[in-house]
Amino acid sequence: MTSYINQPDGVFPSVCSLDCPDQCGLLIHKRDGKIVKVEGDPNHPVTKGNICNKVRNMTARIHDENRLKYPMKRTGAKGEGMFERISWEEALQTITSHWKELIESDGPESILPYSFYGNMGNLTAEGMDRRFFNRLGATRLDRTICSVAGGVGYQYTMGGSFGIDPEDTVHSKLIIFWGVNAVSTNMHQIALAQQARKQNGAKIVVIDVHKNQTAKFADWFIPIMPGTDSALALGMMHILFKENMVDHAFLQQYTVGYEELREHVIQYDPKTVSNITGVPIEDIYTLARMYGTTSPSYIRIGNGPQHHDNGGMCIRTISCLPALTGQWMVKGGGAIKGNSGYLEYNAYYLQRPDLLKNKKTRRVNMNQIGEALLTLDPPIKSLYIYSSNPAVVAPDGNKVRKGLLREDLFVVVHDLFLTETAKYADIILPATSSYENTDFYASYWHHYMQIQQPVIEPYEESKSNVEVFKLLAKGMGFDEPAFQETEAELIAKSLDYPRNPYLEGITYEALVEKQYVKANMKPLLPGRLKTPSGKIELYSKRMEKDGYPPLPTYIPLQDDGDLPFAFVPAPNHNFLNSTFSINDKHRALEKEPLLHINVADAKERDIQDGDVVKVWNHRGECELKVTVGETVLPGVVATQGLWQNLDGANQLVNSLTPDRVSDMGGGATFFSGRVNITKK
Ligand SMILES: Nc1nc2c(c(=O)[nH]1)N[C@H]1C(S)=C(S)[C@@H](COP(=O)(O)OP(=O)(O)OC[C@H]3O[C@@H](n4cnc5c(=O)[nH]c(N)nc54)[C@H](O)[C@@H]3O)O[C@H]1N2
Ligand SMILES: Nc1nc2c(c(=O)[nH]1)N[C@H]1C(S)=C(S)[C@@H](COP(=O)(O)OP(=O)(O)OC[C@H]3O[C@@H](n4cnc5c(=O)[nH]c(N)nc54)[C@H](O)[C@@H]3O)O[C@H]1N2
Ligand code: SF4
Ligand SMILES: [Mo]
Repeated sequence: MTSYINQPDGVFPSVCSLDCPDQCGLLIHKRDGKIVKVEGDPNHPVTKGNICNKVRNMTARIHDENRLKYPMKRTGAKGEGMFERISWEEALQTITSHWKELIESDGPESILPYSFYGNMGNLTAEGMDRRFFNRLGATRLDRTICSVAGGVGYQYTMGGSFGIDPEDTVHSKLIIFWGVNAVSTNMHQIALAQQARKQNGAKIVVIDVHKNQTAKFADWFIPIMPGTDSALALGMMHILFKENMVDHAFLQQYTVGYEELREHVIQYDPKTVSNITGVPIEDIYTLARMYGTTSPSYIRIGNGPQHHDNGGMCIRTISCLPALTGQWMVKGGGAIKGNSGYLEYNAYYLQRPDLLKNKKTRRVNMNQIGEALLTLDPPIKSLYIYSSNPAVVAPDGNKVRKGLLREDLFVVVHDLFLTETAKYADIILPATSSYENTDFYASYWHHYMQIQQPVIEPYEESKSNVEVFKLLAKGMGFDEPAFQETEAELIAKSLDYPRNPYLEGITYEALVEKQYVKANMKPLLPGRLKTPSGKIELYSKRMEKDGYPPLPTYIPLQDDGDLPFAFVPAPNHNFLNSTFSINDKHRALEKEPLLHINVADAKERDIQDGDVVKVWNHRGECELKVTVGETVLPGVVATQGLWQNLDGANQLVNSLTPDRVSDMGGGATFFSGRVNITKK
């Protein structure tokens, strides 16, 4: 196994571990055994040496004095945040003896893991942990908080997480950023769009509910009412068919159901669509004609439109558009929702679902963790949280925090910092940063697999997820060889997966030698897609069977109470979800969370720029400073960032968000809530 730990000085290749599509190649500068600088690796073919503000300022976080240094146990009341140091031995002994008792008294399903992708490394995020909890027989967690609704919707149309090669988008002449704040969340797609703009005079269109940084970068910003994007896409289809801007040959050869679709979209005339979406009739015509006559055209489909009650159907609908104009056959044409299908590895091997004996083991949807903790019968008695910060990031946060306060719930948190969630722990374990681990990474946007070799020693007594789960397995008496394998073995065998032809040539050895290796790419079409028909399914029998309308359809958001504003709490520029919201440097860069409100709404309520308002609904409240302008439509308020409640602030936006699940995949509905505001 290669490691750079023993070289105290030098510059070493690495990869960004954060949950971000760009997955940048990095160069880590080390002096006297410490990281002194993090910069982009100029050799990386997609990220080309440029990295974001967040990670350029990462050094401060790695060696932050406030990092968790050793295991701790709770000394004060739950949630108070009072802890004292204990040894790893005591921590592991406390956890495993508690769990052994619980298994005896209540069965293994009384234990629930809760995790997400705080570190995207596959071993860290979905490796030894899965093996461990499968072997234990714990309640299963459905990891649905991010992109599942859109993933399922896209799959109905396209057969899986397969889009185009982002490197090809330099050829595009029209780029639509649809509900994606790419300046903050996918900066290298912006760089490619900028190149296309210079090279081909590409037009850049942004469709969003908030005139954010990406909207300002656009040639044309189209503001839209939240949760109505499928209507806009259907209105575009109406015009494309009516004005004969569709590619008949492509539709005939590569799609199913275009004739049904043509009839179906007659009802979505521009006037009807304008009433639903708030987009003026002329703009719907302009957009459809621009899309119908520009080639190559590319749609970057974001996470915004799918974090809604109707998110699955919405992404399903948008993903039908490139087929109408035959764009999948054009270099630089098509769409990307996600691209993880290309780098699919042997997850069965890595996660070992066969270790789970009881195939009927219950499941909990992570979006409803609060509800599960408060109402599940038989109850969850122990929660093991790692690589996630549910007290801040999960919807209906007051329910989540109330659940975490339960006296009879034994909570373990494994993290790098004393997060809002860690305050509720009975036992806290310190985690390594990715620079201290061995792991492999698959981007969900570009087509490169990358490797992480340890650059520095583990910080103080911190341990990686892989190591902790091996220790827990030992403590529980699990003696299967599955808990003995080294990281190098895990990587090598996970990549041995002939079922995925795109993975050909990506091996552990190749990664060690080259740092990153591209998938063995070939165009999506011509070829057979992984849909039942092998074609793009504009009409989907599978959807019909699953109880959905088989054709793309606009379905309004659920009733969320009679309050005047749609509330859109999206990510911000300098945090990564709640990561960095605890670090002084990043907080200073971001300054403070703001609530964007339209001038007309502000005037009506006598609210001025800079006023602090209470934002509230039946689920909870928070306090935010207002910025008045034209960045949102009347009836919409938007804010950015998942802030923690430091210094007595009341800024947890998820106190207000619904824990309803979306139409497909049990996804999150963060942006489908309604609120009112009151001047303080
Ligand atoms: N800087 C930074 N980068 C990040 C993250 C971060 O927190 N900060 N998070 C990472 C993660 S985990 C993810 S999943 C991605 C998410 O990144 P994106 O794919 O960009 O998704 P979001 O930022 O959730 O939302 C994108 C946009 O959708 C808009 N929106 C909300 N509702 C609607 C709607 O109904 N219609 C339309 N058209 N727009 C709507 C919001 O205003 C927002 O601007 O970013 C990743 N990258
Ligand atoms: N209102 C609102 N809420 C949202 C969203 C939104 O747009 N709006 N976005 C949602 C989305 S898309 C997502 S993906 C989720 C993300 O939510 P989370 O997955 O909770 O992401 P983070 O807030 O980044 O928290 C990750 C935590 O993992 C820790 N960590 C990092 N590396 C490791 C490691 O190797 N081991 C361990 N044990 N811990 C580690 C970090 O320190 C951090 O505390 O948030 C969701 N919540
Ligand atoms: S957060 Fe995203 S843009 Fe920033 S360095 Fe990591 S992968 Fe690159
Ligand atoms: Mo996400």
